Amino acid sequence: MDKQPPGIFGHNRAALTSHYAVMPAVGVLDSRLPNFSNTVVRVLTSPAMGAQFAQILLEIGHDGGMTKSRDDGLEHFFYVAAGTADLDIGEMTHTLAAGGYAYVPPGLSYRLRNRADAVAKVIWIKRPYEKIDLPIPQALTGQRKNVPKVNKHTTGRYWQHLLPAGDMAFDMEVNILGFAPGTYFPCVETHVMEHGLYMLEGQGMYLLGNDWHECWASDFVYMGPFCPQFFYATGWEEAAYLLYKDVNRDVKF
Ligand code: UGY
Ligand code: MN
Repeated sequence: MDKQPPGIFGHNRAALTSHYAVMPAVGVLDSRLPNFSNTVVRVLTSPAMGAQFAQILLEIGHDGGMTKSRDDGLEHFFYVAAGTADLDIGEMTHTLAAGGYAYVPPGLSYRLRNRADAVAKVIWIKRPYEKIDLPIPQALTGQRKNVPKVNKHTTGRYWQHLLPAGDMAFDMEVNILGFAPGTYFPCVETHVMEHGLYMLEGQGMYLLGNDWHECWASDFVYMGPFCPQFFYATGWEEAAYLLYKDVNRDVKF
């Protein structure tokens, strides 16, 4: 039997408050879900945490994934963080290599599988779509390296909008934000939108409310509405994270 490593409590970085959560992947125990095979399912956030969406990390082994197609009336976003995954959307199959992503609108069936040998790590975001007086968006797929990097506010940082920015038919944005070491936001943000953040690369200090948290690749952070937030990239490599944000809809009463 292996012995436990020393200092588990002293090294703990997991934190949960009513406004945010910081969750290193190692402590997010896996869930078993019906109609999945050879897949580790780690639920990062859900309405049980107070979020209006769910974000799940899937670690799909060879020939694993969803054993049949699903049609649950939700909208979905998939991002392949490592490996390769095949995603059926309706009648079409899309092979998504690392950096590949897809949006599945409500009303279309989907099925995610891994036919390759290496484990596929896929971020899965889902939520009920909030319909307005515009047609529901079409399904789309893309690849991180083909998405233009736009510079906002200050040098050394970039944004990649994986979904069409400013298109009111979408009620979510999923963006990649990149930071050269030593760069940071021009202000502490406090906004009504909530976030699910997955660290793709690098490291940095995250201000959440009044607390600083050191975060690095493969950490998950949930930010609730109005949670003060600020990122300061540290280390020697570029830091980048995948960021979900609810947008384009009026406040609810
Ligand atoms: O778009 C955003 O709200 C983004 N700047 N927030 C964040 O990275 N915490
Ligand atoms: Mn923000």
